[in-house]
Amino acid sequence: MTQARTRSAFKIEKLPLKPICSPEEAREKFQNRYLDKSHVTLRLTESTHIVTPQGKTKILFLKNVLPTKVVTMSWETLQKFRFKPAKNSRRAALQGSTGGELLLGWLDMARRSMGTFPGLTTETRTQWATFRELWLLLWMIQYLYNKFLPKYSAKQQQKAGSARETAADYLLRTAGIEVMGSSDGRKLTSKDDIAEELRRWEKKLPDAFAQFFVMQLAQSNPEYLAKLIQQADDEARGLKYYNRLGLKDGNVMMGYTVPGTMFSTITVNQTALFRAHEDGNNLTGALSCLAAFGSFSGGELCFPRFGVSCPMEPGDLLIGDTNRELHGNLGPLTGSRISVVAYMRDALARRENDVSPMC
Ligand SMILES: O=C(O)CCC(=O)C(=O)O
Ligand SMILES: [Fe+2]
Repeated sequence: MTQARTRSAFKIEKLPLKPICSPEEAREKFQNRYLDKSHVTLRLTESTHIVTPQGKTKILFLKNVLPTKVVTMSWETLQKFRFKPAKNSRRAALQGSTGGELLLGWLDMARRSMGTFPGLTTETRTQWATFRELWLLLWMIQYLYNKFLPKYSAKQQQKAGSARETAADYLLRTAGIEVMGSSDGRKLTSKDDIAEELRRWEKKLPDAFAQFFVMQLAQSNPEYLAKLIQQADDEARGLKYYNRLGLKDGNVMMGYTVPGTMFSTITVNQTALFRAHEDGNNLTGALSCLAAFGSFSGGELCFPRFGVSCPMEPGDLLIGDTNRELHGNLGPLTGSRISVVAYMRDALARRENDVSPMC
């Protein structure tokens, strides 16, 4: 008798694991140390959902879930980035490492007077066109996060949404507008009047705000302008873009997240080896998403408190509590590996309407 072959359904093993020690003990033992095979009791080679005995998600390792096309395109994009040397990193776990790093998107930047304000990293502005190409991957990651962890993603999305800045606040914060004409012909010079006028403008003509932002980007980033021109040319020749640059890019400035995602910040690591660390800047209780690309061996991501290691391959996605759980890479790492970590920064979500003008 012949048996009909069916495509096996995507299965995820749910595995409750008891950590080997408390987070405090783990810090004492592992923090800022290189991890090795002796810290691994379970090497994940299939999709696995590691939860605590109380049922809290710690690591969701998804094997081969990113479409091949997205993997290929992401790898092409990632190789275009210009990285900063990892050895001089501000992150202690990376200092002295080979390779490079890059921080894209929003950060809570130190204010000259006191506190912080949300700002885009310099690399985001100077490498905007390449960052923009990466959004496809980020949308895919967001989609998978929603699909596999709907409860976590709904909560995280709600928090990320609370951080949204209005277009008027954005313009006030960044454009340095000192004088402006009102719709009824008056000359406005006070900050309050300008703010009010901008808010009116925002309500009436929201697209104009997004357009203004695109123009700003184009001015400060010739690479982006070149892409816009090329796209317009291509479209005039009948080529269709499904992932267009342009007007909607402005939205990234207003939400502290990449539009369509709940990720404010993206860390890109180029063939770097991390000592054990907690990321620490993520939304409390939220998870980060991590994917690795390229052609490499070694560098698997190890969570010593659970004795688990994830040999990430291109196409895999890890959604995990890297914020509160120590993790680091197992050396040696050979070849070329670029990892992308997407998350929402805690400080950005909390500030809601705390956007002061002209900072
Ligand atoms: O690249 C990796 O595997 C780890 C990256 C990481 O832990 C980080 O960027 O914080
Ligand atoms: Fe990390």
